[in-house]
Amino acid sequence: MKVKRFFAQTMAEALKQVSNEMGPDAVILSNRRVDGGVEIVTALDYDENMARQRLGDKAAEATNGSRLAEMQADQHRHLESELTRSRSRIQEVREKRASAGARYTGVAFDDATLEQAEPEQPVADEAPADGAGYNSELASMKAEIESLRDLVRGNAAASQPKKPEGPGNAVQQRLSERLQEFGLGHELAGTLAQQNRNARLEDAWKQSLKMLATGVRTARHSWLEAGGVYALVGPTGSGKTTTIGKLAARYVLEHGPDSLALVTTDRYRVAAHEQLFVFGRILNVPVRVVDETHSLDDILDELSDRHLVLIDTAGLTSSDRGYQEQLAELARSHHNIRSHLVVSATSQPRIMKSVWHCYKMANLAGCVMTKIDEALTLGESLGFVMETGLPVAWYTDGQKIPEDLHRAQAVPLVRLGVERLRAMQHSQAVAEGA
Ligand SMILES: Nc1nc2c(ncn2[C@@H]2O[C@H](COP(=O)(O)OP(=O)(O)OP(=O)(O)O)[C@@H](O)[C@H]2O)c(=O)[nH]1
Ligand SMILES: [Mg+2]
Repeated sequence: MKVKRFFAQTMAEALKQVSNEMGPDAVILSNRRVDGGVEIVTALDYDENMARQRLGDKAAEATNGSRLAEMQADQHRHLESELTRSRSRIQEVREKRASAGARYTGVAFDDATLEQAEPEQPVADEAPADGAGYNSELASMKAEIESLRDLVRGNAAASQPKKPEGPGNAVQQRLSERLQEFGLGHELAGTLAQQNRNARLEDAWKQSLKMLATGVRTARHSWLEAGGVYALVGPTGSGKTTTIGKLAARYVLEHGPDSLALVTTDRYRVAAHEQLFVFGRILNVPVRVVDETHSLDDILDELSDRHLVLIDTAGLTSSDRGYQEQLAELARSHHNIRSHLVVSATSQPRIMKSVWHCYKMANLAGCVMTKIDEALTLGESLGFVMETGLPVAWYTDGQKIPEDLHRAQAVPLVRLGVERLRAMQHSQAVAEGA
């Protein structure tokens, strides 16, 4: 499916452009009056199923075909304007560097805008003042977290929350409820509450958050800085291609396009590469497609001089043709491909878990959390990464390229989760008062 936008002063002129460039089979997704003329968004080989896939969760809002087409057109406009903005920012940075006499060195990463790896720290306002005490507390918490992970991973019976006993009962009960409101599953909330039952509720709550922050692993290095080959896998609509666009744009802003390449293994869906090719064209970065005549390893051999290679994949489920093939080629590659699972923070915990089982065979090195902006609470995602032990490399919180992409750090993520909980409680209180 090829989507293209046309602009002309009159509708007749716009339609003429469409017919000249797209031919008689083009479908009009939307037409509207804009400043100075008329804009038409068209598609060739328009496919409703693919449009739904591209829209992800939002497709549910499209109650009929024409609304779906409009939403597809909106998405295309949005993508184009984001890319135009990125392009002008890249240009600006280039010009600034040129006028400052700076030379691009390929792997020098001294730009202050690049987020630096930050060691995991406790939630700031709860950190004990004395450093040595804190270190030993952290070590003991880490040990506890390890045992918690074992519990929630493997031994379901052992991880069943115990019935509250003794004087800490009420605190344990209320803490478990609050942790569940935060978004954690019943079992993990119960286990954490049990570990912290002998304190005042507020202290036990803070202690639980610290344990959570310690239990959430994050990537130590920025991919952009460390370089290497990274593949994004995950269900359809989870945000793989958009995240690759954000990473690529961020990389080009910092280092230029010469040492970056994009690859896609998606040869299963009609016109599947369109979005990635748009990124490639705008950023001036090569895009390679794995197919019958070009294996993944052949392509990676050819790209071995690139500092960073980002691999996009098709969002397939185990019942889809190509699912096994795609994951197997990642897993058996002789290149060191670090595959990361892309999980939407809006997914139900059970779905996250089943997705993880589905994609484990790609030898997952970590995960990327997307759509944090759309999630009501973050405990579901934090519980998921704690239970699976997958380090979180990045999280995304919107569609802006590349701004809505962030290096994941445990403490800020937990803090964000607390803010979401407060916001949710506040709106509940308002609704109840109304
Ligand atoms: N709100 C929000 N939307 C996002 C975010 N990341 C991606 N999206 C949107 O989610 C939808 C699907 O994103 P894609 O990147 O196409 O998803 P994908 O995983 O490549 O999907 P497939 O190619 O079908 O497997 C698009 O509308 C994106 O703009 C995010 O962090 N926040
Ligand atoms: Mg995609």
